[in-house]
Amino acid sequence: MPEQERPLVAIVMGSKSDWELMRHADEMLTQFGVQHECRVLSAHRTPDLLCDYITDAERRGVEVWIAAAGGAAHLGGVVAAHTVKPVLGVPIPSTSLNGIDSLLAIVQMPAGIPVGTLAIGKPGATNAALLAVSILAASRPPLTEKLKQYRGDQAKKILGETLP
Ligand code: RP5
Repeated sequence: MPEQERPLVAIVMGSKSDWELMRHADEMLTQFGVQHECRVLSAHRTPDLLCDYITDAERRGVEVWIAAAGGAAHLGGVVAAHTVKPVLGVPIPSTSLNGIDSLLAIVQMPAGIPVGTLAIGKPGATNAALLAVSILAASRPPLTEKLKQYRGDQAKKILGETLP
């Protein structure tokens, strides 16, 4: 399958209720022109379907995983258990503990099965996508140029800001 047609990144989330935050990862990958796909799959509610999807997505070319979950957030760990590709975890603030529970669940992986854990919520969703782009950019120079442009645009925006 040509690279333009195959998904390079898969974003999985434990519930549709996570989408309101995870759409920021989706939008960032779209902005960088990175082919990707988004799925709701749960480590707890759809364990077998999740395993099938991991196998299928990698067969179709997925190179980086983004896994978002809230509460007893095991999704990233389960994905990491089934792949040696990089897995980036996004803690979702979906319970009364405001994402602290999700953060600790995702970040405290046992040595040997890593999940690169991002910030809680929107910053984590955004940065997971940017980190996925950085990982892919290691072998794709045009993505490196786009990342430099993105950083430059951020700097210009700050320089253009005025205080009242
Ligand atoms: C987790 O449980 C999901 O990732 C979500 O953040 C949380 C609550 O899910 P819903 O009850 O809203 O479906 O598995």
